[in-house]
Amino acid sequence: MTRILRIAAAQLGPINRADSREDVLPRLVRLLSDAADCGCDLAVFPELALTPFFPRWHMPSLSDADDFYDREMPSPKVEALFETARNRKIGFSLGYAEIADAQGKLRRYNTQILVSKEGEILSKYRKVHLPGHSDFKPGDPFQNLEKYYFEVGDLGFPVVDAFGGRVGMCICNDRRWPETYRMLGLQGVELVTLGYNTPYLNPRADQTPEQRMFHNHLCMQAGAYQNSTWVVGVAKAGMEDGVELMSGTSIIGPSGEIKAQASTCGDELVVFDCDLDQCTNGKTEEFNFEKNRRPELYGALAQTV
Ligand code: CDV
Repeated sequence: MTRILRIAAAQLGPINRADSREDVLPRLVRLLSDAADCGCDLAVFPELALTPFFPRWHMPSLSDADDFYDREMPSPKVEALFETARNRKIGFSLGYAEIADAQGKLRRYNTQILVSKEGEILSKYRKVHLPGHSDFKPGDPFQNLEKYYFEVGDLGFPVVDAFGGRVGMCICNDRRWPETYRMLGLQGVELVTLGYNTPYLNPRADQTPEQRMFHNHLCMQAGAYQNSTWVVGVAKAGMEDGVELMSGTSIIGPSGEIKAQASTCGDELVVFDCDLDQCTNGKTEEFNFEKNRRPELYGALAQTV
C-alpha cells in the first residue's frame, strides 16, 4: 500500500483588525473545501489563522486581547470548519490563540491542532520558542509581544500516528531551531505541519527581504533533510494592518528540496502528493539515528541554554 498523502498548504492573505471572525472563517472554509475538491487528505493553515497577528500591538491589560483567543475548540465560531472537514472528509491543521483554564488560572498559548477527516482533534501543540519581548518598545515600528501574550508551551513536541504516517507540528519561530525538528525526528516524524507570520522587516536586525526569505526556507529545508521528513510551511502573508508579512509557503520533501511553492501573497492553495515512504531511506541510511547519533556526547544540548 502506498503512503501518498495529498496535502494542501492553505496560505492565507492578511487578516486585518477590521476583519471580524465572520469575515475570516468563510475564507478558511473555502480553502478547505477547495482542497477537498482537489482530492486532498489534509490542509495546513498558518499560525494564528483566525485573527490578525495581534502581538504586534501593545494592550495595557492582557484581557483587552481576549477576543483574539479561543477558550474551546471547536468554538461555535469555528464549528463550520470542523463541519466542512467531516462533510468533505478532509483533515486540517490550524493555528490559533488559546486560553486554557488550568485549575482556575487562565493560561494563554499560541497553539496548533491536528484534526482528522472525521473532525476529531488528534493532537495539540503549544508553541515553545516564543520570539520577541514582553515589554512595550516605543521606538519600534511595530511590536513583537509574543512573550507578553503567550506562555511557553507545556505539551512538549508531540508526534502522533495519523493520516497513515507520523505527524508532528511546530509554529513559526520554532522552525528556526534545530532542536524542534530533532525532538520530532527522534519520534520518527514523517510530516511536520508548520504555520508562520513573519514580517519582512526585523526591527532589531539589518536584514534584507531576500535574506529574510532565504532564512525562512533555509531552516525548514535543513530541518526536513536532517530528519528525513516532509515539512509543510504555511504563511499568513501580505500587508496586514501596515506590516508586510512574507509569503514563501512551501512543501518541502525529505531530501530538503522545495517541491511546491506559493506564487502569491493572498489566500492560495499549494498542493502536492507527499509520499511518506520517501522518508524511509534517509531514516535508515544517512540519518540513521540509532547507528550514528552520539547522545552520550551531546549532554550540553540539554543542560545549557
Ligand atoms: N510569529 C513568529 O514567531 N514570528 C517570528 C518573527 C517575529 C521573528 C519568526 O521567527 O518568523
